[in-house]
Amino acid sequence: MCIGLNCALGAVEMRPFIEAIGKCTTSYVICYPNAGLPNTFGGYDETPEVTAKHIRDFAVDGLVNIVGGCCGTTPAHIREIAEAVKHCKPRVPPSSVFEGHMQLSGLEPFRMGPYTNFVNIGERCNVAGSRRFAKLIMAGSYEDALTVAKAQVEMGAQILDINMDDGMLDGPRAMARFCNYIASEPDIAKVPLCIDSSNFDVIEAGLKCCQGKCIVNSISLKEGEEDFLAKARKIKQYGAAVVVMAFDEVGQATDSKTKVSICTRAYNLLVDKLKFNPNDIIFDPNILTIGTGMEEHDKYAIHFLEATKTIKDTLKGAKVSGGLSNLSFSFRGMDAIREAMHSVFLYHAIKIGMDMGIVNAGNLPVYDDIEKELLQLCEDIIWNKDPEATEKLLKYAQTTAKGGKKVIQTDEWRNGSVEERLEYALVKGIEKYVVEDTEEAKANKEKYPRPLHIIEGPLMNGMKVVGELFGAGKMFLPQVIKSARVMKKSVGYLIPFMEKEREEIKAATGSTAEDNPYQGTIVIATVKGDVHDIGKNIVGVVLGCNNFRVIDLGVMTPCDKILRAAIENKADIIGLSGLITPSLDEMIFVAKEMERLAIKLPLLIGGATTSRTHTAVKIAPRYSAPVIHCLDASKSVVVERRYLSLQQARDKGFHIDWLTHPRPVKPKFFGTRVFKNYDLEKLSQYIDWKPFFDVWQLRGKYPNRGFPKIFNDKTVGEEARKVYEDAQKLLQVLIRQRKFDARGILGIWPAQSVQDDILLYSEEHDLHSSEPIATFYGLRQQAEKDSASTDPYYCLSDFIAPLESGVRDYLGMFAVAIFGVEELSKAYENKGDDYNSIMVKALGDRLAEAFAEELHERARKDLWGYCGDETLDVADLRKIRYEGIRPAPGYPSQPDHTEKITMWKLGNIEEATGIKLTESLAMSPAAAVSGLMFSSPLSKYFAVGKISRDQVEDYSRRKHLTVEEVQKWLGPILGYDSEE
Ligand code: THG
Repeated sequence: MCIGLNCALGAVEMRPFIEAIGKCTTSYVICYPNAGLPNTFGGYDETPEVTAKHIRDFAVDGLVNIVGGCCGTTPAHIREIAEAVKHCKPRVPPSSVFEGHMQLSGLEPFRMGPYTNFVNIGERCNVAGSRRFAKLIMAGSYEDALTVAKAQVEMGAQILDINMDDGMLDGPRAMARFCNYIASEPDIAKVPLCIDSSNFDVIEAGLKCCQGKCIVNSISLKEGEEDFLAKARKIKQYGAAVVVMAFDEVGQATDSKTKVSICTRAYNLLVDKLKFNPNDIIFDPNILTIGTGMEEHDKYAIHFLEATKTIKDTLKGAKVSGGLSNLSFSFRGMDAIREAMHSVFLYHAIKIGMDMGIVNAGNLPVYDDIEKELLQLCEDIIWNKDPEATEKLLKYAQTTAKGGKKVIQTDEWRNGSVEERLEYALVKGIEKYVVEDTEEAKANKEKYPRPLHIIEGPLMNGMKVVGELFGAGKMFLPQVIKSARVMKKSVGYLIPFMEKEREEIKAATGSTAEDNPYQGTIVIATVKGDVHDIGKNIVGVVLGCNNFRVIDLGVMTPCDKILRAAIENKADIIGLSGLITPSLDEMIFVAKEMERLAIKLPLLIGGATTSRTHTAVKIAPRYSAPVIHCLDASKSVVVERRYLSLQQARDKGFHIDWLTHPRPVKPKFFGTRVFKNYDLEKLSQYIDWKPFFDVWQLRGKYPNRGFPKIFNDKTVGEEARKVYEDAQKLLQVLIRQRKFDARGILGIWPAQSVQDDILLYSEEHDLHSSEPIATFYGLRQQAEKDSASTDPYYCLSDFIAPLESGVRDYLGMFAVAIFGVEELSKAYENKGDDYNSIMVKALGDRLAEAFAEELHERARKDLWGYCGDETLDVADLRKIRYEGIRPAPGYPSQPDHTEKITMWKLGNIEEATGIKLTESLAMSPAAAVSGLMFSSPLSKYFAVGKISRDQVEDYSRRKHLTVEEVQKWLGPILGYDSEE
């Protein structure tokens, strides 16, 4: 099939259609837009460049096969379009992507991939299968009958079986009417329908009234091949999938051999004669009733299971389904027995390969929960191990207190600790006591000082068990949904307390009513095509508890809805969740859209099938703002740390007690010292070779003293030795021939801190009246640390004595560079000697670093002399065993490169040494290192990390820059969206 798209639209208006159609299995998509929408005079204004750019976007995104132009386009437009798409590959219909998968749909797609667990088809919209439903339909109360459908979807039904086969009903009319009612209710219509009737007229009536791709239930060879093929042909025309019952001209197949042979015959007819897509065929090898008291029925379960295995093994692509509740008809009225039988049967059938089943969604106990005696009886009756099993089951029903009417349960678990009880309730989906248990946990203030701790502790532990059981096939979706309900109930109880807590914090920190009380706004959603939201709900709760405004868009959320919500709500973050595999593609799509629309918000990716690798390889490259994979729902707060206010961070800064702290050592000189033609031989002894091997991608251990272990490395050892020997040789030549010139500068000044800044003074300043000659501005850590830690919120100024302390302090500064590297490297390059060209650069870098190391040591021991008696070897230096630090602007302790401008002015560095700053504040020559020197033994390297807007505003005020200028340089560490 081929779809052409013009519809009197410009390319911009066409985008959503192109996207929708591009994702269909349509063979060709032709796109020839107008040159924009007509203007008020009916003319077209869009330039060839603009039209071509839009079309190019379509082509790059793989949405179109043939492109062109319509109204308002000119030969110039066509030329531009042709040029723009010259290198683009035509669209590949997505069918290939989902080949081998069953694809159904209601309002939303439903794809069964290799990772799809057992699919629940809700059985209750069946006039023969539910007294309640039958009553409502007979009475014509279709509206009320919808509640039966809705309840099933809520309980986890992923497809709905609809059956109107009753002598008193006009089948086709009833079917059409109910399907139309369903179409009016999106919460129901989102799932595919299974049109169930033994009358093909009823099926056709249903097919005409349901949207998306449904299942026809069922056809068979009962009336012969001709009839079978005629019906199948029609079904194919309607584009539906089909259930084929194991029936033939002789009758219903009861033994496994006949079941398999009928299904095989049907398969071959469908696939060979009609080219029916094997992925659209579902076999139902008849789940027949056991425990009837008739011996010939005893093996019915076994026959179904055996047939299922063979069908799955031999009929490629076909799925297996069955009506589960038939199995236990002989135990009518004994629901606990029936439900236990169903669970045990499914447990085995799913393992064997049963893909889907018509079930009473939400009424399947967890296999492991079934009382031991009952479990054994169910196993016995299903596997026909005990001829007395039926009798024993009936007796069991009579002797158990509740007559087998309700799920047998003891309340013994109520004796456990509160944590055990909460976990048990979650795993078993018992809502009854959860509020009182949560209340009890909350009362234990010592153990759970904050309500959030209960969620992060016992509740999350319970959900973890649920996840494990689900993964192991011992729990089914409906049960998981029950667990989620228990979780919600508990959390619902805790939320008011957490809100109160937030109010209290707000009051305590003195924020006013106008302040936005939230740390930020996050829009979260389960992506289109996916209904799983437990993980997302947990994330929502946890973020909410951490003072985020959470806008949860629910499940099956289309991309445009997510992005619109994010923009409308001025969100700070977007979080996408998904559990099934196709969600991964949808997430890529959302990321691409965010890029196209130039949205700059961080994107969180989470959910069971997502992974770090997929996020990094498939999602992150499509979107230029940060994309973060969240490992575990409960961990999301770690990613989404809140920020302290700048004032709070300052209060929690690193406060040195300057009166007991050893007095800063007065340097031997003030001002600057310049070094030229520095001793390269000496510097070569300070080289750290590890980064050198990194340049050559040789990874291994290379201690600076002793035996170089990298040389013994099995894979890289020999290569490492070679390159090291070459380096040594070249280094000697460079030194001997004076090819490089090492130049540097060291400056030291009196310095005092004022809050986050460090003021520098000329020699012998008067602490109270002098004007500073320069100011180094500092950035302070602001991202909240673990509440349990007492780690301070560092800023470099913390390591310098405050002006008001009266303690005199000092700050050093240095810049070193190796001159001549570029030229020599270029010379080698011109000779075509890339190896030595790279080698020269690598050595230049190493020598510059060595220079910094050596000069720092000289400063400590001699020139400044604050560590006169230091005796450290090179290995110690590498491990930063020395006192004091030498952080460089543009690095984690002070990420602002513009601080280098202050350094250069202060030390007159360019004139003194020739080391320049480029436009982007890199140093030239490139083999250069610069930084500040702090002498305090308490000083340490740290990373400022993300900062929030209040600090950026304060910082720009101090630096006399505009916020925009500062944001430009600090982009990567901004903990908020600067575009907003
Ligand atoms: N294969 C296929 N389709 C089917 C079946 C099948 N469709 C119908 C049926 N079998 C599956 N559906 C049901 C629905 C309900 C019940 C059994 C099978 C059931 N109902 C309760 C009862 O009869 O005891 C009614 C309880 C009530 O009224 O609330 O058990 O095998 N392809």
